[in-house]
Amino acid sequence: MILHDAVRVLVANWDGSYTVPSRGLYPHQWSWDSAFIAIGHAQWAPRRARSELLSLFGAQWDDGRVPHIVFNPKVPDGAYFPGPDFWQTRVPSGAATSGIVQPPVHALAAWKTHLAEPDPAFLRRIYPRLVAQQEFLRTARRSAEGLISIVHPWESGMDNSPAWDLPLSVVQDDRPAGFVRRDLDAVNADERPTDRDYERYVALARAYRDSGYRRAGAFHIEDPLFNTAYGVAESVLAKIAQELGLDPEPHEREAAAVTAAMVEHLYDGGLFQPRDLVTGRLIESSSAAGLTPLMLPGLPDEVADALIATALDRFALKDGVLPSFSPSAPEFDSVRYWRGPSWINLTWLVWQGLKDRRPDLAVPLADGMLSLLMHSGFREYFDPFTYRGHGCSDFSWSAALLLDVVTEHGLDSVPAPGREVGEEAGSVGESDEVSDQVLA
Ligand code: 9WN
Repeated sequence: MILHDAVRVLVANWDGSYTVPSRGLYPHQWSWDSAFIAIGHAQWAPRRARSELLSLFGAQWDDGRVPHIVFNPKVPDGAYFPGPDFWQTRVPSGAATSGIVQPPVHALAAWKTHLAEPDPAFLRRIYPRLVAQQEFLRTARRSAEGLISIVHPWESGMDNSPAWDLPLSVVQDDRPAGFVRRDLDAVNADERPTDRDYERYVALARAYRDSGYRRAGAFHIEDPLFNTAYGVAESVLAKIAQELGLDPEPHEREAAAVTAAMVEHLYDGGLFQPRDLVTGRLIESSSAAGLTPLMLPGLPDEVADALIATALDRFALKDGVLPSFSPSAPEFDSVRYWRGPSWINLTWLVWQGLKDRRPDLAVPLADGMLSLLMHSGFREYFDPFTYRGHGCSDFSWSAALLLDVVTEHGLDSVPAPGREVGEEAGSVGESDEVSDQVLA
């Protein structure tokens, strides 16, 4: 049943050529959501996976950037803040978009889509767009250390991480806020960022917009997850290039270079940390983003081993449920967005990094993702101790990645629900066959 439930969520959130993350809270197309969603679609409706990615890249800017939101013109302006009126952009296709980006996990999604149902025509169409996405990051965002920077917490994908508290604390805005948050219509305030955080998000986005989407402002960070996504994208682009009869070597070289730069500049005592380019200092944090470099194929073994030791110790990895921030850190909050709850996409990324290196740890992590979803349904995030769901319901990437995990891992080894989970328990079922026919 749970597989059918996942497909039902994806069908309900499908908008004709892409999938909204959630009908209420996020009623447009989001960039890295679409990548994770495509990975799930690939397992039951590969045509949808291809459409998901091609539709997102249809809103790519001339400079190669892939915007973090593509707005649906049919959705009323005030349904999400900040909307098209705020960003004031239009791409050649006529779409209104935001002007910032998100972690470039799309090459990986395109490759997984191709592996699920080989389609050279799709690869040929998407490859130059993926290359342009990377080229934008190299041109507009590469620092002297050879790393890619982000200019807004929303670009990290882990918007409200405690890692951003320090850099955000210096963001000033003397203009009156003058906006109405729409997120609190859908989700409890104690599960979302504070008003103060929102004021700073808006001030930063406004300043970047007013620079013509060119100049970094008070928030300028080299983030481990973003750089991991960038490096993994280059490794995957090498495979795609090979498949298309093109030269993989430049991509391989770039993947190796960014991996080396990350180890040199962001690695610190068993965890990768963000670097604040305004102060030049590493931010000492306990974010699980610092574990995602496990995905990099060229990560030295001794660094990978140290990351795994940290994951076992500070993140209780062997219990199978990965918190987004270490529970032993004082900022940990088990219910507030990105400050501790477990997220399926972040866990999935770390799972990718463990599958070959440490299958003994990858298996419980897959079980952990499935247990959360079976206990609480397709929520946006989960308390890592009680498994209780938080944020919005029927959240697309939670449903999509379940389909991917089950395809590879099966459902049989998942322990029966045994924890205190509140009233929202989802269904536990036998493995079903999922195919395009489910749509009928
Ligand atoms: C801002 C859509 C997005 C995710 C982000 C998550 C959240 C948006 C928000 O939702 O961010 O982009 O309004 O809070 O942090 O990772 O892509 O699911």
